[in-house]
Amino acid sequence: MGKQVISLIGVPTDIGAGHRGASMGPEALRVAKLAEKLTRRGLEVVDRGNLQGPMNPWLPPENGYRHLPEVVAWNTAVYTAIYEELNAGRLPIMLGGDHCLAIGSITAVARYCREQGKKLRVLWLDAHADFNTAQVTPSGNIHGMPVACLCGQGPQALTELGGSSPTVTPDVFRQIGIRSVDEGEKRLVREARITIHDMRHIDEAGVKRVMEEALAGIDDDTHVHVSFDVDFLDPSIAPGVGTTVRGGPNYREAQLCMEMIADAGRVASVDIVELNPAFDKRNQTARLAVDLIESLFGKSTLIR
Ligand code: 5AB
Ligand code: MN
Ligand code: MN
Ligand code: MN
Repeated sequence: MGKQVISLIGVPTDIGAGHRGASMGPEALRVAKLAEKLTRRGLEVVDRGNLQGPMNPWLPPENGYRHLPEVVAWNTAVYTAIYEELNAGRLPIMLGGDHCLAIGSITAVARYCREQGKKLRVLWLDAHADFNTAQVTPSGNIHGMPVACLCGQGPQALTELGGSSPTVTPDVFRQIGIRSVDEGEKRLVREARITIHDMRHIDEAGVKRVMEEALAGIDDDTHVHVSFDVDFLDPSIAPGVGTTVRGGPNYREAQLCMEMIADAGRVASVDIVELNPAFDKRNQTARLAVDLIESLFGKSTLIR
């Protein structure tokens, strides 16, 4: 096997979010030297530039969805690009952009896994469960709906982005860091039986045990996709997001999550989403995200 090639794919849009600014995320991650730092880790990195799509028209929701046609357009571009990278044997890192884009990336990953006969595990690092539907959403913002769409609940254009629905079964997900789930959304995640390692669980059991649970069952045939919503992190260390929720993992807890995922050895695709430079201070959240991604690819503070 040759050297692992990582491809960075910028997706500069905030089309699914409730605040403008996540469209600046890809450039902030580049300014924070994501490519350089991964290269320094001995990885080969190609930056494939940014995908293109419609402008954000900033309209109110229609039938429970904001900007649905634009969300479909962006996700179609993501789906095509990520699938192409995977097929070429590269490891795609999607630089978001808001979290609605995980519909496109994970639909591509799911198709790739099906064709390769691989098992899929999605590690969803987030403050939110992102399992809203048009019926229960408090906002109409589609960045709060990607997990539901991937599990077959949502508008057909998104649930069938890959040709058929559901794109994945709920058992592929392990959600970590969750601390804000809307009332109607709670019922839906319970009904779907999504495995949620919420902050209460992390408080009580600690990151080590929670991550052992989330990583259990991963083997050589497993494709691990990490969907890293930057609002997973405590806002005191990561202010650069549109939807902060206090009580998230601190610096060392977040590092340990990434280090343990790295140790499991099967990371094959990544989303970095919801970084919003308009809310950031001197790009600190972008730099923290890059630091954590370095750990996800094997940087360790371990001395032995
Ligand atoms: B994110 C909220 N649940 O649906 C909604 O940042 C927030 O991708 C969604 O996790 C947050 O509007 C979406 C209140
Ligand atoms: Mn999210
Ligand atoms: Mn979130
Ligand atoms: Mn958010």
